[in-house]
This record gives sequence, structure tokens and C-alpha cells, in this order.
Amino acid sequence: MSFLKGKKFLIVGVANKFSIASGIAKAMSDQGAELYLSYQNERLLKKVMQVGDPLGCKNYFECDVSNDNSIDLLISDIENKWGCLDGIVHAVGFAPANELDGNFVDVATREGFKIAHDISVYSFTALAQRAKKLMLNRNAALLTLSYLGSQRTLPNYNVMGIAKAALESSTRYLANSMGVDQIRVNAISAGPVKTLAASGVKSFKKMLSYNASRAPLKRNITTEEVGNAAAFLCSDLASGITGEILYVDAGFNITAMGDLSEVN
Ligand code: NAD
Ligand code: 0WE
Repeated sequence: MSFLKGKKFLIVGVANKFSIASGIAKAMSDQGAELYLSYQNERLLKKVMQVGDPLGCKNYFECDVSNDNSIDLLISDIENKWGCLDGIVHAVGFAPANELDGNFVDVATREGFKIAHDISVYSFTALAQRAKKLMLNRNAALLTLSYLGSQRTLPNYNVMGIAKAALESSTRYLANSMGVDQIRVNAISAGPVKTLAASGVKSFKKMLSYNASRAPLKRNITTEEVGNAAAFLCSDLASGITGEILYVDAGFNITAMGDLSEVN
């Protein structure tokens, strides 16, 4: 099967081979997609090329999504190289580390809230707005990455949970406003994965074990699994789906109680 053959996608958020965006790049490339990878800063380029080159990617561009001018330059470069676009994968999230360590009410700051929402939420709309002209009436698809912390609380996720709730709402508002141009907008809510963004997080290993033991599939998910779901959502196979949040989490989110083996 090559259900993305002939389609061109921008993927934002590859940092290294462990990135969720890398699993998505691989799965989309396996389905015949042509890729354009943007990366946060030049320090990452070598690692990003190690991901993109084996997939035949020839397009790399530095873009800091907290900077409007940087996004404008990215979209201009895509316009010059391709003249059109079939979709964008947004796999970017950031909050200052001090916001993600401690009791929410005690560690929250105005500046941290602003940064988390700017980078993790607004950037999706900013990219959609500027790339829209390249995606009109070609059944294009936008995709972002969320996490269950948008709907439920967990230790330390704090302002990122609030930002992910806003990101999921952005997915619905963008879906509604871009539907007229036949552009679909969806999100994947992924289970926890050991990536660079997760590496600084206290007790992340415990969180992985907790999820694996309580999920119906009794294991964690892989970036390949997120990639396959992403490839589907960005393809014409998902032509009737927009504004949706699809859980790729081994079923963790559906349970209220496990098998009770850990209690007396
Ligand atoms: P990652 O560290 O590999 O990717 C995060 C990316 O965001 C990096 O490539 C980084 O360069 C980029 N980024 C941060 N600030 C940026 C900026 N100002 N401009 C441009 N790029 C910027 O980690 P990941 O876990 O693959 O994260 C990808 C997405 O998946 C994030 O939205 C994250 O919240 C989400 N997510 C992660 C998990 C998990 O457990 N790892 C689970 C669910 C959802
Ligand atoms: O969305 C994410 C990653 C979010 C994230 C992580 C960091 C760590 C390093 C955003 N910004 C930063 N900033 C840093 O300086 N996930 C879903 C993974 C994740 O991150 C957590 C988690 C989980 C799960 C942070 C605290 C608690 C749980």
C-alpha cells in the first residue's frame, strides 16, 4: 500500500531518532509521502538529517515556531520548492522546566504559562494560517500531538495539561474554519514515550510502568504506532474525519479501574 503517494508534507518537531515526529516521518514516507522537515535550531540539524536522509528527504529548514518571521520564511521556502502542500504534522511542545516540577498551584508563573501556550498551542494555528494558501482544495490534512493530561490530571504535567486542552480545542476550531477549503484537522493523543522532551521529566520511568500495567494492551506504545495512525489521518483514507482526537495509548484512557491485583 502507498496511500500517501504523490502527497507532500511538512513535519515540524523532529529533534532526533526518538522523536514522535520521526516515527511519523518514517510511516508517512513508507506510504509514499514526500517530506519536508523543519527543525528548531542548527544544533539539531545533524540529528534531523540522520532521520530524514534515509527517507529520501531533501528539504530541511530551520524554524523557531515562537517567531512569526521564522514561520513566514519556512512557508516561503515551501512555496518556492513545492508551490503547494498536502498537510502539516505539528509535533512541538514546550514549557519551562520549572513549570513541570512540583505542585501546580505553587509552581505556576505568568511567564511560564505564556511560553507554554505560545510554543505548544498558538504555533499550530500560526502554521495553519500561513500554509493555508498552499493547501486549498487538495484534501490536505493537519495533525497535532496531544496527551491525556489535557483531560485528566497527573503529577507535574501542570501547565502543559492546560496547553494541551487549548491545543485540542484549537484542533476543533481549525477543523471548523478550514473545512470549507477541504482541509481536515485532527490530533493524536499519544501514550507516554521516552523522547528528548520526556528525558528531563522526574519519574518518567515510573509513569511508563504505570501506563503499561493499567492499559488494556498491558504495554506502552511505540513511535511506529503513532506514525501509522498519523499516516492514516493525513491520508484520503480518513477523508471523513476532522476535528477528532484519536487516542494511540494502548487503551489507557478508557479504564477507570484495572484488575485490582494491587489492592487487598
Ligand atoms: P521531542 O523532544 O522529540 O520533540 C519536541 C520537539 O519540539 C523538538 O523537536 C523540539 O525541537 C521542538 N520544539 C520545541 N520548541 C520549539 C520551538 N520554539 N520551535 C520549533 N520547534 C520547537 O519530544 P516528543 O515527545 O516527540 O514531542 C512531540 C510532541 O508529542 C509534543 O507536542 C509532545 O507534547 C507530544 N507528546 C509527547 C508524548 C511523550 O510521552 N513523549 C506523549 C504525548 C504527546
Ligand atoms: O507533552 C509531553 C512533553 C512536554 C514537555 C516536556 C518538557 C521537559 C523538558 C514540555 N516541555 C518540557 N520542557 C523541558 O524543559 N509529554 C506528554 C511527555 C511528558 O512530559 C511530562 C510528563 C509526560 C508524560 C512532564 C511532567 C509529567 C509528565
